[in-house]
Amino acid sequence: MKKNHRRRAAALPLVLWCIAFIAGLVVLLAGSVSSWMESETRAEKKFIARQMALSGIAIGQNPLVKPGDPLLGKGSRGTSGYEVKISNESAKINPNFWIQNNNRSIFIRLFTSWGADIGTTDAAIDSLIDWIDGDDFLSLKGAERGEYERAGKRGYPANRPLKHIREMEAVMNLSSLLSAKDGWQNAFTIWYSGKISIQHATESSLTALAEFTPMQCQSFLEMRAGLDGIDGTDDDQKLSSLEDVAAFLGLGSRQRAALLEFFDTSGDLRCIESTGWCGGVAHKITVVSGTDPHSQMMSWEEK
Ligand SMILES: [Ca+2]
Ligand SMILES: [Ca+2]
Repeated sequence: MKKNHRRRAAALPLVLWCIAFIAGLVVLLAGSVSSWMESETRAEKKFIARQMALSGIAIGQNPLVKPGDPLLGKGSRGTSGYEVKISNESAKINPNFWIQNNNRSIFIRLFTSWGADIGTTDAAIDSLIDWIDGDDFLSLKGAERGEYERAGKRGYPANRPLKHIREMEAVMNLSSLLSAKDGWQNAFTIWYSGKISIQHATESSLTALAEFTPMQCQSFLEMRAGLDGIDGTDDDQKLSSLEDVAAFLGLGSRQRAALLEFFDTSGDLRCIESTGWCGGVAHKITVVSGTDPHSQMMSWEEK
């Protein structure tokens, strides 16, 4: 009897230890299962948000759907849905095009309108020229292989046209100028090549590049948007002559010369930015493609 009692007494701590161990295991498992379920739910939400964004892209690519169309938005951020923004790449500056056409002045006007001084602007442009040109000849304030190597960056510059706008952040003397300007990416494109389309030009480029006064800008944008007040719709005023625009606004000779230097009446390349949501999770798809139904898609980015 005594022996059995001792055995039971010895077994008790073991049982208690087992209970504690199992309880710990349950808590641990519960934690893992809950975080696994959470990540599953997030993955599912991300999947649905992407499907939403894809629906938005399909609608935005339809040439019959114009800015302001109610089809460009569905649902809400809180639950699920999408929102599509349509803009035009031909309203932007293609650095490859302007550098290869030896035009510095467009960059001087843009960067000084951002508040950069002329020394910083010159160094940024010279370095962009050196990045794009195929040779190793150093521009006055630029940067070729030696300058990058001394800064500990081997294998630069690219010595070819930019393949992506974000590549500009790697250009010596240009990167700091760009990082001081929020949304600098919106000013540039590599998909559209040519002078800026006056049909799609933004207020900021008309002011910075052609020195439109605020009043001239307002008159021009109101005239161009037509009766509905929305750019990119069927009632827009079609602009077939820069001289007519200059005459309509009564531009001075300096403004007129800038208008002719930097702008053109042609150019049309749609940029569709679609954001899909599901339960607080967002997915964004940006597509650049021609407005012709048979035109090729030029760029597809997701994040
Ligand atoms: Ca070079
Ligand atoms: Ca319109």
